[in-house]
Amino acid sequence: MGQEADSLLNDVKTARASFEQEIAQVDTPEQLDQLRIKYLGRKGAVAGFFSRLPKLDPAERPAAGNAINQLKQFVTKAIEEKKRSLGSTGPRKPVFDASLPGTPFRIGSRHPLLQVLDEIVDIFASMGFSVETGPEIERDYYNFEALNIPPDHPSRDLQDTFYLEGDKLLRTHTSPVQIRTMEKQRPPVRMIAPGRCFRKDTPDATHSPTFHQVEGLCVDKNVTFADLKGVILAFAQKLFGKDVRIRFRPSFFPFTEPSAEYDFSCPMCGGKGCRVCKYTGWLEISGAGMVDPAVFGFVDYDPEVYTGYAFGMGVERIAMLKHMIGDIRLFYENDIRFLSQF
Ligand code: 2U9
Repeated sequence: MGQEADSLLNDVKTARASFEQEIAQVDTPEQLDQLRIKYLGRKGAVAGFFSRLPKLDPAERPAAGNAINQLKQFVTKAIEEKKRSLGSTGPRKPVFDASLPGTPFRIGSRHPLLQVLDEIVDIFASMGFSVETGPEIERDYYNFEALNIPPDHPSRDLQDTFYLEGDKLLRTHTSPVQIRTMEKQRPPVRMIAPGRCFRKDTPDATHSPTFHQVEGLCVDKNVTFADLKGVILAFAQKLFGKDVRIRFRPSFFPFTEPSAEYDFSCPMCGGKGCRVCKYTGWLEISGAGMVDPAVFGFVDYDPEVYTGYAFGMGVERIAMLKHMIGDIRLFYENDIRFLSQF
């Protein structure tokens, strides 16, 4: 064998012996990586041996090349095994520090509208009102006729109501639930009907085609308008604080007589007048009244024996007042920047 070949084979043998001593001293991934570069790197020992092959006699190159490849495989295998024994597949993992704060988990929260709906329901439930529900796809009879709403009433117009096939429609208020409950239950009745309602309104800052209502009904012997005022006052003060006052203004609804609209004194300024209450000192909330005897006629309640009051309220309206929200559309856009504030 020529001198070049002899010298190369000796160097390969010496390199293997040196590597075995050096890897035995390694005890960190950094040292192991340095050794890998020294032997297997672009300018490492193995690359140097391969660069000497062209100087050898062609007949001696296969044996020399084989010896270099065996060294390369030995070094590669030994480094992988060492890496596993160091328990690291890369830079040393930090020791677990139990004193660090836990990883915060973003949890969801109940939608602000439903939080307010829950609060309203809890207030009336605490005053002995039952909670009744009914279908959102309603019949014309329950949504209009049985509520003494005449056929030519504007609320029946196509531009206000979503009509479906037959006599079906999307309910425009939760009043049908009161009718359905009175069909099934003799007096006394004390109930609220929370739920979604639908109207053909063009969305803007204060209108949405879908909105939520809570309507209430109390029917018994000797129920008076004073009872209505007492319940609305209790509700107002539980919702907005003890200092809130209420007032009623004459109004008209086909299903109540007398009818009224009720206002709460502005909880922001205490009634002195501010931007929220448009400097009136009052916030318009909704409507109410004594159940019209004609309505009792549809459910076979004797108006000579029973009287009752009813009220309505829009949940979005209450939520916007409670949280000073300026645009009703924020409730429906699922913007996490809005929802995560509640
Ligand atoms: C029956 C008898 C009477 C429910 C009432 C109102 C007044 C009222 C508004 C609430 C928000 C409409 O969507 S809204 O703007 N409602 O002002 N509702 S009295 O009267 C009834 C209900 C059922 C059997």
